[in-house]
Amino acid sequence: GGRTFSGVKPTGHLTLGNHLGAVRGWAERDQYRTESLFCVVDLHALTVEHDPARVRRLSRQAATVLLAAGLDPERCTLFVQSHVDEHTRLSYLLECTATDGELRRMVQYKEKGARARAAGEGVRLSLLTYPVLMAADILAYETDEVPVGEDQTQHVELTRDLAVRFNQRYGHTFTVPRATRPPVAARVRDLQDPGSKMGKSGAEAGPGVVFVLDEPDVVRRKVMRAVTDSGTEVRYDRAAGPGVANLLEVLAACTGGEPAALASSYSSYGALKRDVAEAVVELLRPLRARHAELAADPGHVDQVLREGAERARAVARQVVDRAYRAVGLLPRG
Ligand code: AQP
Repeated sequence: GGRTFSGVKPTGHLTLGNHLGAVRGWAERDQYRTESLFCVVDLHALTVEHDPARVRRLSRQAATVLLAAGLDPERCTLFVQSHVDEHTRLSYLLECTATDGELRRMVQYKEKGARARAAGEGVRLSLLTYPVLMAADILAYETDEVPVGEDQTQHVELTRDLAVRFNQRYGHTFTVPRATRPPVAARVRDLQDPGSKMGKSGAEAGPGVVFVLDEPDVVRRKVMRAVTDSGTEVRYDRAAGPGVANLLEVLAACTGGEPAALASSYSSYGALKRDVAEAVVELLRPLRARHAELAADPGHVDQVLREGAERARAVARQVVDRAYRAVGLLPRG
């Protein structure tokens, strides 16, 4: 029972972080356990400087990668956010529920806002309100579970707060969702800068970021050049050795092991890196192959997205209409 909703932003190519932190779980676990919806959240890609042609290309690519990762349109609903108007309709009601103070406290807003200011760009108002639209994405489907990486926990908490507040004011309308995350690799670090997360967009998407569609040799090179720590002993200690800990977590996620136990079987960083590189290459091999097949037939992907949007709309319309009535708006005749 229950319903699952989650999404990816088409702000860059999907990374190993997206895959291990979220997408793999959707494909291997969630779509088999619950009724689930997965969304290419394209409106969220417009919250920072963007190139229209690139967003369009990345949106179709993200959908293709999700199918390649194993999302099965017979088992789940895959669609594009902007194809279902209910998300923005509901977002407005939630803007009337949230306060500006709670949005200004969001860590991602502070970080990305600072980045935009440093680049001499204005901070788009939508960057501030983005977590409200994300709450609408989730609440429109009476979602129980939101499988996400660690960086999204704060936004899901806000979603819960808004759902509870709305229900208290206007009567029970929304299911209160909860975030779930993978047991390991919920926050994959940049291989060159293990202090920050591996991110697909922005200046940090450099040699420390593994993209799921990278060629095997590119993956190997990036992993072999990963920053480790000044010591020589392989230990699992996130605080003292974040670079090595990150590699151990990636290896554990790929092989099903446990980071601390894996550490004890290595006596050099070189051997660890070689095994991490091969494990990642093997993990991504079927995805890359399937992506190549799917990319040759964009008509098929478009068809999946069209059907997905229809199914999603049918669910969201009922929930959002109910919310419109609950706040006191006159029903359409
Ligand atoms: N490094 C990561 N480790 C684990 N999980 C991660 N996720 C993202 N990065 C990591 C999870 O992947 C899902 C989709 O992410 P997203 O598209 O919402 O956002 P993003 O990849 O973080 O991309 P941004 O925000 O556009 O750019 P950056 O981060 O580069 O500034 C989510 O469940 C996320 O938690």
